[in-house]
Amino acid sequence: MPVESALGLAWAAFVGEGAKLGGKSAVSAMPWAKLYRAVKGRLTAKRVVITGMPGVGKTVLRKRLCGDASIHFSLPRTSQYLKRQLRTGDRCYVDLWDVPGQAADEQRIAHEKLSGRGCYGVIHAVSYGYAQLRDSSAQEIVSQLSGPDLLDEYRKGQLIEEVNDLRRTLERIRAIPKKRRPRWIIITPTKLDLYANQAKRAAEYYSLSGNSPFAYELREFRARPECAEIGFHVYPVCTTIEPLTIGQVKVPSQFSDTERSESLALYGERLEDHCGG
Ligand SMILES: Nc1nc2c(ncn2[C@@H]2O[C@H](COP(=O)(O)OP(=O)(O)OP(=O)(O)O)[C@@H](O)[C@H]2O)c(=O)[nH]1
Ligand SMILES: [Mg+2]
Repeated sequence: MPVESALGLAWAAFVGEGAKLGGKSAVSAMPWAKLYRAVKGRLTAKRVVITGMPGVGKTVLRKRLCGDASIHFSLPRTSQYLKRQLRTGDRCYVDLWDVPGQAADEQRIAHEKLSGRGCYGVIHAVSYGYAQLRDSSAQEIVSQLSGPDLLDEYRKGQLIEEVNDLRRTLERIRAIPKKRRPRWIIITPTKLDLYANQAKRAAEYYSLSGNSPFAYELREFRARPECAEIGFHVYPVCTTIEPLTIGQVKVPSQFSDTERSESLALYGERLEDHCGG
């Protein structure tokens, strides 16, 4: 038996993908095709970094963009380390870097790596105040709360954090040497399903010409001559249809699963447009 056939069969036995292709040639060709795609992906992929405060949905976004359908059943905990994953798109490959949201050492180390290597683009994730609390003592305090103003107050606090996080992120992007600075920043309001009925207001809030503290930070950044060439875009996305619980208040998802996957497909198309695909 040819070596590649034995390898093909062994591969299929371990990974469990060979059987459905059927036939000797399909099984023997498969590992090489995979290897070829992986090598080509690594060589041509555009590096895109996902930034944003904790709990906005960076990790779910990264996984969904890379085709992981299983996370609906096991949503990630707060990220501790920088994670990389390759997106094999229809038109191009994207090397996605998921930077941990917590302002800890790991985040600083991730940004230092980013500064050294540079990147093609940045996806800056935000969630219109619907970030999930990650700190366990804060979670415990909030879980006791109720009242008609709770959600508004919670979101107000999260939106202030979002602006602080944007400021920190833009400062770090500015520190990247000119040649390695990103060509574009895609502001990505995630969790669109939680505020689909307020999408217009959210779009105004995040637009470069908007009348919000977030827009003000963006304009400050754009006003600096060294940053004027960086393009800004805003594309929203929904990656999962989980309700969000804040104390005694439950914010339901307004999307069906079909809408979720369509929003991801649209987002993926735009991402590939910007990666030269
Ligand atoms: N409804 C809804 N919930 C979402 C969406 N994306 C993420 N979530 C929720 O937000 C939680 C946090 O998502 P993560 O992807 O882990 O957040 P993260 O930004 O990686 O957070 P850190 O790793 O702590 O920086 C998830 O467990 C989901 O419950 C979305 O599009 N819609
Ligand atoms: Mg994460």
